Amino acid sequence: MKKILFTGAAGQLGVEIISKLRAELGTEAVIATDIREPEGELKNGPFEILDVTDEAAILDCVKRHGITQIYHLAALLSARAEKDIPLARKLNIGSLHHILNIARDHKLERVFWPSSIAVFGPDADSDNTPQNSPCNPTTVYGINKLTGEQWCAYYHRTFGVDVRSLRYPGLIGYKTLPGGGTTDYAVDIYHKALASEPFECFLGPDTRLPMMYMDDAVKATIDLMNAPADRITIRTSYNLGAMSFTPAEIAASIQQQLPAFEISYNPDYRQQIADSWPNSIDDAIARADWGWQPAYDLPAMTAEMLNRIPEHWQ
Ligand code: AKB
Repeated sequence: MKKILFTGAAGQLGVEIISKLRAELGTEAVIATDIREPEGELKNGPFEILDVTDEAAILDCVKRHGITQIYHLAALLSARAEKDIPLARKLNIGSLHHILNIARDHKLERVFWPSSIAVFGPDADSDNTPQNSPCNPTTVYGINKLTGEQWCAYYHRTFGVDVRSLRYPGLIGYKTLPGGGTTDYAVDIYHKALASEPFECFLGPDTRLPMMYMDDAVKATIDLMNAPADRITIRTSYNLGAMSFTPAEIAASIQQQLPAFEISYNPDYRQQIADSWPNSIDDAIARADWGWQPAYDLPAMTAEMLNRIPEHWQ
């Protein structure tokens, strides 16, 4: 029987993947953990406070619950990582080592760890960035993600740990508020538009970035984890794409439904982070290996966000 330990449960992906996994496997099959107290849906199933920088605490949790798989999502996002290098390293890389060691020593079935488009730097091909484009990240977050990818590949190659990973683009969902990412302007913008407030964007109007609606990200994660091991040819992390847009384009898609919505631009330090990342992603290998196919484009996502936010946050 699958028993899943989920770290970083209160983050933007956590809430969404956990509810999908619980619907598939049963509520008790997923132990949600975070350093923050649970809110909303997370209260509807097993939850524990867990500091993932403490290897003994993770191991205790794994043993007590008979864990067979770990989804390790606890991390600082890019903008926050830039402001606290020691914490970013301890949390984003140190904790990955704890998880990989536990998976090796206790023969866990599978581990999921998220990487990001941030592994690419300014010298990567910026359009349709291929899987093996040069990876020379210039951000704290990207350096940690690239390091983590290499550790995942090492633990798979050397110890047989079945660790799987995706290079997520910017993720946009209605259930959580922005959490320190550079792409998070694309979450905040919908909340401001629905509150009839003007939106000041911290990126310039033409900053094109790869993005994805949350439902697609959840599906990709679960499909990757359910794929037979012999379908997984990438043991660093898979490129994953869906759509690609600029702040001006997302504003225009909102204005189609809310014509009074106003946007202005005031780029800050996050502009430099965004400028170092690709415009769009080539995810042909994920499509060929395990059938990846996104469902949402920008108009479909805007329609969902503008409908779902008021329902969820009323
Ligand atoms: C961020 O902006 O930090 C993340 C990412 C692209 O990995 N959403």
